[in-house]
Amino acid sequence: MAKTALITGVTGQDGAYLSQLLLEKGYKVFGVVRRSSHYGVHSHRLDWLGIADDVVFLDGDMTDLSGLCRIVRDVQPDEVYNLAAQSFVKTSWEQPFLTGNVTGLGAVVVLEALRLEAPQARFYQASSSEMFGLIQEKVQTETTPFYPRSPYAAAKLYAHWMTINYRESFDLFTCSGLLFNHESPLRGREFVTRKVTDAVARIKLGKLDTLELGNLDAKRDWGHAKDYVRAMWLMLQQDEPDDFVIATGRTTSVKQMVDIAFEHVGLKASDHVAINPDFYRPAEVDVLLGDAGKAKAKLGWEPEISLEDMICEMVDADIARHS
Ligand code: GDR
Repeated sequence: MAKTALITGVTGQDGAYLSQLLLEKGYKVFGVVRRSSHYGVHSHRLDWLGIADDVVFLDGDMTDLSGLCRIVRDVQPDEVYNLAAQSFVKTSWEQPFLTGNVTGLGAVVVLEALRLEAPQARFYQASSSEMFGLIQEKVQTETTPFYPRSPYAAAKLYAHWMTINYRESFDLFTCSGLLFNHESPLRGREFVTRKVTDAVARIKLGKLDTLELGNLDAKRDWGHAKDYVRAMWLMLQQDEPDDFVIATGRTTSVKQMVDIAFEHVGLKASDHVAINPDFYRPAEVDVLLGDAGKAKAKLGWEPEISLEDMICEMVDADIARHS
């Protein structure tokens, strides 16, 4: 019998790639969508992958327990992927309450809905490398102490511990994936990689002259979302629930990433990049570098797409969009 998956955050980058993966595996995929008066706009990422008609959309909101309970009762999912969040770190200083409500408590809404309506379902929580924040170890693993540096990271940390708490308290099959930054042509334009590739495309086409950025010295461990959703699925196929770091093991500065994007189209970053302090954060996460050794050993997971290939794919996709 086909398995059933329920995805919150189905309209985001990871929701789209995960839906694609699960549909390929024969799952029936249900996605929770926050109702909007702008009909149709929610599915543009799924449209891009050509799968919007294959996902069943259900109206729901991460702050509405009774609505989520009803969805879980009706769908009776085998697997639940909680990807919904206010996910832009910088905005979390402007909207700390909303971020705490959706990104933190929202996970508990889903966990409660499962406990009450489908305790047999397996649960995946999208935890984040941002929780390591002011890093306490040079290379971060599942045992590295956390030090969140933003309202977003603090909310994610709460959701992470609640995921573990529901496993230990109620014996639910809950997994937490500590995913480092992951990007793709479906990344939102507010995040730095896509902001860069979108601007490089427009500069190449003569539609833009200058790209304004914040802290070029920040370093991130960047992987491809397509590789990372495979890790989410693998976590829920194991005999025992557990938590895993998902990372590439390589860290790169924003500046180096910008250079890769400009070089791909034969331009020089120094001719087009300007610093705008508005894009700096009140508290920065300077450097992140993950060790996914546990995921490799237990899940057989390894990233397949390099940063260079990913940035080039993103620039090419943005050139095609703007042409
Ligand atoms: P991040 O992603 O905060 O790491 O969280 P983002 O791409 O926004 O920032 C990465 C780094 O780039 C620096 N930076 C800029 N960032 C943005 N957005 N815009 C700029 O102009 C700019 N200039 C420099 C930032 O200061 C930062 O250091 C992402 C999100 O997807 C989270 O939801 C997720 O949990 C983590 O990755 C893992």
